[in-house]
Amino acid sequence: MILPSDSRLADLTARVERIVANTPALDIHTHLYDPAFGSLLLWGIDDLLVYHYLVAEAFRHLPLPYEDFWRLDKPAQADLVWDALFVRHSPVSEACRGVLTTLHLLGLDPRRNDLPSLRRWFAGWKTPDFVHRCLDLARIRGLWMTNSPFDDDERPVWEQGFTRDPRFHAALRIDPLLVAWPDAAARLAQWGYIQSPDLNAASFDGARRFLADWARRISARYVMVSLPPSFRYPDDSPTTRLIDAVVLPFCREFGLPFALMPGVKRAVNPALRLAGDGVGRSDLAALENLCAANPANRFLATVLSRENQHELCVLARKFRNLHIFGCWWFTNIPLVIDEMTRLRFELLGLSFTPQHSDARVLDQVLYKWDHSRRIIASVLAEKYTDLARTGWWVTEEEIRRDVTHLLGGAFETFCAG
Ligand code: RAT
Ligand code: ZN
Repeated sequence: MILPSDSRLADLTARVERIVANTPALDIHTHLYDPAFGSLLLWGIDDLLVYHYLVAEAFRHLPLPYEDFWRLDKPAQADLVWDALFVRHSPVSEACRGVLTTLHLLGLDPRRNDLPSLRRWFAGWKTPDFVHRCLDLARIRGLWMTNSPFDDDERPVWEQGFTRDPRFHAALRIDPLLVAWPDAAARLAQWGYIQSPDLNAASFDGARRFLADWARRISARYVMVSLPPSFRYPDDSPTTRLIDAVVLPFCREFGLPFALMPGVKRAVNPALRLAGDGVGRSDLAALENLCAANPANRFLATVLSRENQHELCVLARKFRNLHIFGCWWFTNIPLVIDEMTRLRFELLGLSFTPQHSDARVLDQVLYKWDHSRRIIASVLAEKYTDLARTGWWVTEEEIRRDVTHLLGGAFETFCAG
């Protein structure tokens, strides 16, 4: 057998890296907002530094009580995070490195610019221009927001109406409905959808009307929930009853996928606020049962625990109504992204979506996509190299096809049903 030359293989790798770096991507789950939401769309150095991933890390070093930190204004909190994580220690964690990649891609050198001068640089931008700059630099052709009708800051903006930015798609987020029914029921009653919190036909009907009104109002592309590791399906809990009687029939009627994100333990340390959530291993039998019992529904899933990733891939092999995506939150670190991306290529081929950013601050799309694209490219190049060793050389056109599929195409096809 004639072995392929090293230089031909190096060319293949370079080609894959170039294509993955430059192919426009869809970012299918973020916490960003259409610019019409004004100050709800976060961006700039202070928001980058008070990102909850960094706050959790800063508290490993900060001596002050939690409440003293929260009493400070945003720039003062950012000063503390910067001092703890960048000045007193080298910023090697993924979230810290992310700030540096972001600044670097924006053309800024934090070694030569202190925080006040970085603040002045960001202050020179207008939001629409900065949105354009970030999405352009990150090569994002569209992104999905997280839109909760239960959010008191967000809801009035939708109710008032605004001209949509076509790059920002809506995802209907419904956590309270499924994990805190008594509270959600009180809101639904207040808004005139239900009469009582009893789980009966009238309440189910009202809850479906609530979803339908909001899906229409925001032009939702999918429905999403995050769930604790204790999530089971089916069982006799309100969650199962509401999934069966409200969410799944609604999704079928509107042709929308239902996205599940199991594995988050909310408020493990409430004093850390948004930074206080943890992770637990999920029982993916729940997802298996959902996919098996509801073949007319489509499910999107990403799972928080590293230990669940292999079985999630196996599940996706069994159910074509399941599309798995992203390396979510605590799994969004190079070690685990590399491992998950390999697992998925090796068990699923190309039928998954390797990444979403989960960005809460617009500028973060720069680092999240830069870091992820590098790993996706290196794993994919390795897989193509393995094929080349058998004599199967992928063409430039085939690489482009595959990468377009991975960076949003497969998701679009799955959502189209
Ligand atoms: O990654 C995050 O920022 C988390 O706080 C969560 O918001 C998570 O992504 C979620 O959507 O629940
Ligand atoms: Zn999220």
